[in-house]
Formats: sequence, C-alpha cells, structure tokens
Amino acid sequence: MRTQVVIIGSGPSGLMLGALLSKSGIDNIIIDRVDRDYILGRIRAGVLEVGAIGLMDRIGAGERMHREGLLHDGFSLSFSGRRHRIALKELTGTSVMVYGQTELTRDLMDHREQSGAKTIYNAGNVTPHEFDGEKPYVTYERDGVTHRIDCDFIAGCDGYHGPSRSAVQGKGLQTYEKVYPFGWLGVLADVPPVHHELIYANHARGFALCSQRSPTRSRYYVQVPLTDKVEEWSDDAFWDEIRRRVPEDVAQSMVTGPSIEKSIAPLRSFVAEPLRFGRLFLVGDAGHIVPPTGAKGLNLAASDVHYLFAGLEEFYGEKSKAGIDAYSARALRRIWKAERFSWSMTMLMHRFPDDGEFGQKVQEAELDYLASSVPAQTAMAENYVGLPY
Ligand code: RFL
Ligand code: PHB
Repeated sequence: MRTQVVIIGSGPSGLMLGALLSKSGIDNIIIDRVDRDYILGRIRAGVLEVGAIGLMDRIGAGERMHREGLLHDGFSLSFSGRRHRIALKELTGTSVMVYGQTELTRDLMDHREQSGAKTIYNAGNVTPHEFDGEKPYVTYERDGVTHRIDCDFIAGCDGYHGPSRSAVQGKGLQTYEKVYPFGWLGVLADVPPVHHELIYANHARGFALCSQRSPTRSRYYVQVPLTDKVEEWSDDAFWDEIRRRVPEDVAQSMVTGPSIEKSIAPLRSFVAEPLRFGRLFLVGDAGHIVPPTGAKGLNLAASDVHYLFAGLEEFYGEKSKAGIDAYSARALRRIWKAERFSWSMTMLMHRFPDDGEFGQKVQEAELDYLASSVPAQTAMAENYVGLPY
C-alpha cells in the first residue's frame, strides 16, 4: 500500500489532520490500535476554544457542534466560601464552547466515512520506520498478517502512550515533565447541570469542578489521592464529596443521579522537544500533556494540527519545506504558553499534600488578588479562551 501521509491515531488530532489533508487532495490513511466504539467510549475534554471551533468549520464538520454546543461567556472560581466570575466575553470579546470530545470525535469520524478516506482500526504493533530518510513507511499487523504502508510523511497522532514518541527515543528527543501528587475522579451523569457556567472550586478537602455536556448531562470532578481506586467510590460517596467542596447554594441545588461513566485520571505536565524527527511529526498528546485544569489538551491538539497542515499543504502545493521545517518551533511556542497556564491553574486550585499552610495562604492571596484585579482576571481570561494561532 502507498499513501502520502500515514496518520497513526484516530483521536481528535489524527481525525482533524486527516480531514484537512483530504480536503486539500492530499491522500492519507489513519491507523488505530482500537476501534471506533472504543475511541468514542473515552470521556475526556469538554471545552473548545475559538481556534478549535474554526478548525471544525474549515473541515466542514461543524454543523452539529454549532447546533448543540453551548457557548459560555464566563466561568466561576470558588474559594473561601466566595464565588468569583471570570467574565470571558466581557474581558476578551471571546467565548468558549462546551461540546464534548466524544461528540467532536463522532462528527469527525462520520465526516471521514462520508469522504471515503481510509481508516484502519484494530491494527496491532503499529510501527514507524525509516523516517530519517526520504522513504518512510509504517507497518502494522491484522489477523496475524504484517502489512506495510509506504508514504512521504508520518503524523504521530497516537496519544501519550503511542508508538511514535517511542520511535524517536535516543534520536535527540528531550522531555520535560511534572507529575502532580493527585488525580481527578470524574463522573458523567444524566442530570441537569448545577449552573449554566462551569465552577472551579478550591476547597480545604481538595479541588472540585462542575462541568457539563448538555442541558441534561453533567460532568463533575473531584481531586483524589493517587492511591484511590475508582471501584471504591460509590455514586453516593462521590455526590456527598463534591457537595462538600462547592459553595452551599450550589450544593443545595445540585441534582444527583446514577453515574454513566466514572474514572480516575492522573495529572501530568509533559513536553517533548522537538516535535519533528525527519519525516515523522509528533502531534497532540503524543508530544505534550497538560493537566486538565486549564481545559487545554484538545485545543492544543487543534493548534498543532493547524501548524502541521499548513506545512504539509505548502510542501505539496508550493514544493516548499519552509512550513514543515517551522512546525516544531511554531507549535512549541504556543504549547509552552498553554503548559504554563495549565500548571498555574492547577497550582492555584488544588490542595497540595506537602505544601502545608504557607502554600494555602499563598493560594488564598492569589485568589483574593484575582478577585480584586481586572488586569489579573483579563490575563486569566485571555489564556482560558486561548491564545491566537
Ligand atoms: P488521543 O485522544 O489520546 O488519541 C490518540 C489515538 O491514538 C491511538 N493509539 C494508537 N494507534 C495505533 N497504535 C498504537 N500503538 C496506539 N496507541 C494509541 C489511540 O487509540 C487514540 O485513538 O490523542 P489526541 O488525538 O492527540 O487528542 C488529545 C486529547 O484527547 C486530549 O488532549 C484531551 O482529552 C485532554 N483533555 C481536555 N482537553 C481540552 O482541551 N479541554 C478539556 O476540557 C479537557 N478535559 C482532558 C480533559 C483529558 C482528560 N483525560 C482523561 C486525559 C479531561 C480529562 C479527564
Ligand atoms: C470537562 O467538562 O470534562 C472539563 C471541563 C473543563 C476542564 C476540564 C474538563 O478544565
């Protein structure tokens, strides 16, 4: 088999890149380790920046997103029994959209099926080869048979645990990492959201987040120790805990119900540099991870795709390598700013077991400053809605 670009990974970054390439007449094949239903079963991001929304429109897959997505003009921070609203729209002129990653992925998968572009699911042992030279290829196994796809480029859109980053180990790859001493226990439930906007809560018992997917579906999170097991958390225990961590009026109006998904995600900051190794590119979570507090992961995948697509389009259209040569540096500039913001939101809103009272006093002072300073709120809002591409 031969194609122009092999995309490893059928998550949001692989699907967005594939759609843009197909639209420009650049042939591509997506290969994933699992199948469509498995990918759609992962409950992840919920907040889209204007850049990601624009990318969906450019692809031509944004119709349902605009119909069902919820525009949010602000969010609240709660701390020390107080609630403070960050007025995103008022401060920056921009809103964000609440539209689940599952729905965005479904729209992209449907779009790809309609376009007739090829996707190979359930592929085992997917491996990139010879990307240092001019003739890279990817091998994979299905039903006991090894297949080979020759290509011009390989896009590693295979997430944090995928084979692309493993393949560049020892080839000048540098990594930067911070692991946080807690995780997020998340619950999805078919209950109406407690508030029309998101609430991020800093509480003595730990962080909590009230998010949503639709007028009838809510997504809630609480900070938990890494030693906690999801099986040990009954629905009742979860609802009791989150109600303790949010302001009293919020707790009283929270509608609870059976969970339809419950999972624990560890929190990590991670960046790989560079993001290009010859004809192999790292894109999205394959190249970087942010803790979810800033709602940036999926949005960074979208900006990486924007830069890489521009480079590939220039390569095929104008026979220029300038765009692909610039990909890593352009993407990393934006990535590091989102890393900084996600780290600072995480430090501000969580309880750190080893930080003691001094750490808490500093958090309180920062939150108090934020509540009283419009420039500080504007800086937070500007980062939350997303820096320009
Ligand atoms: P994905 O979505 O992980 O997709 C990678 C794909 O690669 C496949 N793959 C392989 N394929 C072939 N061979 C192998 N050996 C492979 N290994 C893996 C996988 O099956 C998969 O299909 O990466 P991608 O496309 O880069 O997308 C990144 C986003 O998924 C991620 O950044 C966000 O979900 C992060 N995130 C959030 N981002 C936001 O922008 N806003 C949010 O509100 C937000 N909330 C979150 C989040 C992530 C969370 N978790 C669980 C990590 C909340 C949570 C709880
Ligand atoms: C979510 O709805 O899953 C979500 C929203 C905002 C975040 C993280 C996750 O910061």
